[in-house]
Amino acid sequence: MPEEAASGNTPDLESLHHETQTFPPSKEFAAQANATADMYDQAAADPVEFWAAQARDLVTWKTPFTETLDWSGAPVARWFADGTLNAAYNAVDRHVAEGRGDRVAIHFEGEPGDTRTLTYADLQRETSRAANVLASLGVESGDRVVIYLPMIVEAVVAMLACARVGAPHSVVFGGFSADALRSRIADAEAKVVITADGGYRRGSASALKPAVDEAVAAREGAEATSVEHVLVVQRTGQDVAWTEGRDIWWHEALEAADVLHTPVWVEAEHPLFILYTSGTTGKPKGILHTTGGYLTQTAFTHKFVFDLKPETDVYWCTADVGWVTGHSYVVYGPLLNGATQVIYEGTPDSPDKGRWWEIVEKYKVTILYTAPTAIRTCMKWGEDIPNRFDLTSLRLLGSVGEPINPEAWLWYRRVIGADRTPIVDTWWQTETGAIMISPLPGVTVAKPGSAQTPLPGIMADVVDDDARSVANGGGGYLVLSQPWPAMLRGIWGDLERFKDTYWSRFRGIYFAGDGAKKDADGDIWFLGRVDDVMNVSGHRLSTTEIESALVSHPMVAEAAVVGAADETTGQAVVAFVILRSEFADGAVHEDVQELLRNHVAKQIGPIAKPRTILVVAELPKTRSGKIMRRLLRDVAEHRAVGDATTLADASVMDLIATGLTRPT
Ligand code: 6R9
Repeated sequence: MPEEAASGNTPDLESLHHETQTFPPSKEFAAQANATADMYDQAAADPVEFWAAQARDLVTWKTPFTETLDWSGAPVARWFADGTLNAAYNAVDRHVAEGRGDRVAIHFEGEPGDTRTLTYADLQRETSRAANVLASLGVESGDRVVIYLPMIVEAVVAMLACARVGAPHSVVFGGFSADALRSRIADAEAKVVITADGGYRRGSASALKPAVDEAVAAREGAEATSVEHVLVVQRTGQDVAWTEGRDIWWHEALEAADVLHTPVWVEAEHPLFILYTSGTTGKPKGILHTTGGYLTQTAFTHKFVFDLKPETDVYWCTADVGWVTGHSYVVYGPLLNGATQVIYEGTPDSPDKGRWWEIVEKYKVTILYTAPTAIRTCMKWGEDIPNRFDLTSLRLLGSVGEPINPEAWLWYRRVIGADRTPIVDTWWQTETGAIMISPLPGVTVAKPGSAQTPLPGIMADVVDDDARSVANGGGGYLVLSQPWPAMLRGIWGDLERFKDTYWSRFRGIYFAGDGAKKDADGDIWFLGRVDDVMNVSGHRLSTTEIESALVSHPMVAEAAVVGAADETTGQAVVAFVILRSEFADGAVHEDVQELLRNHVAKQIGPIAKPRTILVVAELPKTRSGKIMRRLLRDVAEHRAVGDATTLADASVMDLIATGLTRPT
């Protein structure tokens, strides 16, 4: 946690950047929007009752709840605790029962171009079969199942099958190593692992099963894990090693299984899943989510933030299920709302850089939810590529994962959204379970670069070191002051760490670890993780603002800023930049350093001027697109690069190191 920022009487995070353009909703959009301005007033009048109403409206209960919030065991909340339900029933069965079985749930697009369409009725058969298989393997309510799969239909089916039998799932990114997988299996004491022979990435089949074999078996210094069975989906057809008695082909087991399965009704506070977040130091935290509150808030936010019209929209969230965004906005939120959605297995540049836009055109996607890193990558490739496709079906765009720089926001709206679509910049975390701060489309006057307003029923604030709410125009720490339905219920097996990490910085309120400011209207702007804040000659500077200033220069596609130790100023700003393709090809502009330093000085002030600017070809990112500034700090301070196991592409650090030998 951000000790450096939390200690001492350092001044509040200084906010220097200004963006003044605003985008009011169009009359047409507002007229048809799900959200209304009076939702804020309704929720403010009685937030707990507001959530109870959402829970009754959006979720189907086996036993209706009579109590809403119990905060007596704070910081572990209980929501709707005497109600019972099943998450898979809510995501699938009730749509079939209510006559929506023929609606397409999933349009699957494999990286090699294979496709598969599943209706809600198909999804019910598949998840029921898979649930029967899990039950036959002895998986009971409360047992943990680890899912290590590519972004294929079976990942969704596996998660729902776990939910059907009441077994919390723990999804581990297909890109993680055997070691990362092993520690997560061990921490959760999983009984079964669901994996695949391999998956397609960047045009070739990459193996998954060997990592599972390595992770579950005994080896020197470590006993075999608790895993009794490994279910293996056949995706690529590549050779796999086989352990008789332990390994089972998914397709064979499912074929033999009954298509009928009665969901296991669980209490609202029954664990639905564990999802590990890497954190900057220490062992990964198993973030625990339960059923009733999580489903209520994911369904609510998916309906109102994305303005979902389930009969007509085609929704596409590009996130992998290994990230919380895949849990809440590929699986539970959209399926609870009966959406039709696209799932794509591969990378945006396979077989070419037009793949995403080809998919939007092909399925007539109306709602697109992606990450700023993807948008900036598309900016780098140039707008000619999306311009070749018909993107007129799009009516709403979303962003998640990092602050979206105003420049990227404006590009997203102009190039992808035809200068017409609302954009929702959604702030939330693995820990919050669902979106917390976001504009409401059709209601909010949008400001590029700001996530703006806590959703109805959510109490967020920006506070100073002493937990006092800062005035408009001030900066500090983002906190959540009241419990919310989808909040984490703890860290798996470690209540103390849960309290220490989130509840000890400010007594009784949730500390998110993000820096933020309020503008003159009270709208919230995120400034980056507090652990990344730089202190230059006593001024606290935000990574986000300097990065945004860099990206606002026409030559720059992406930027990452870190503070490196400096004898005179304490820390100095070091920037890593990726140039847009029209500037990156051929010789690097000689004066690029000076040009960009002056640009930052002009945009936000001389104090923010980077000491060093390094032009690189790639930046180190996690699979969810977050820049790992910690690794760049190692480079900037000439240290050996630290733990890089959660990088999406392990070769990036070598690339940066090589690139640095070339003077800019
Ligand atoms: C959903 C997700 C959480 C951290 C969060 C913050 C950053 C996410 C953001 C954003 C600014 C947004 N973050 N969305 N920052 N604006 N719209 O990303 O969960 O992977 O747990 O990361 O991501 O720093 O604290 P997770």
